[in-house]
Amino acid sequence: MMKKTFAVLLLLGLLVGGWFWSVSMQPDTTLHIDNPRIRLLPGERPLAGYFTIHNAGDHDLRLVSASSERFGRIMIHASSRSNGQSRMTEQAEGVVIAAGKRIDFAPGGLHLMLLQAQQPLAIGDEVMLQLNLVDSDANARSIEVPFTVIPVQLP
Ligand SMILES: [Cu+2]
Repeated sequence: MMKKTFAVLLLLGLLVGGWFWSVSMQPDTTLHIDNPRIRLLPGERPLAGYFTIHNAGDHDLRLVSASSERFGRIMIHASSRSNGQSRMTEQAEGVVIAAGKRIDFAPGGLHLMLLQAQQPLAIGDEVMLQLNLVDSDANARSIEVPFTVIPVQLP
């Protein structure tokens, strides 16, 4: 009887311990970046970075900036059209990704404007960009994201 109780307790201990271990070892899964890409424009034209950001957590997040060793300056821009004219405005306040929401940075809309490339990029290159966010409690967090350089013909 004692033996059986001990065996059950041991099993429970292993299960609970294993659960704690796996939870503490989990990477942060509340923030997803899908399809990070940089469209390569011909010549010296500034480049734009696109991706989908998904906040699967229960706190709002704000993307406040991006940085990279490969670019002297990165701005968060929104493109819009009025009277047949396309224009870009800097999103100085950043972009809020509400809890549970998904936001597309895509051609014709939000994008990262990549300025002062430190060296030429080629199709297929992978470029690390750091996305800097704050949550609704003003906690800062940054993630490193590999962006793939794609031809301008792709969306
Ligand atoms: Cu722009």
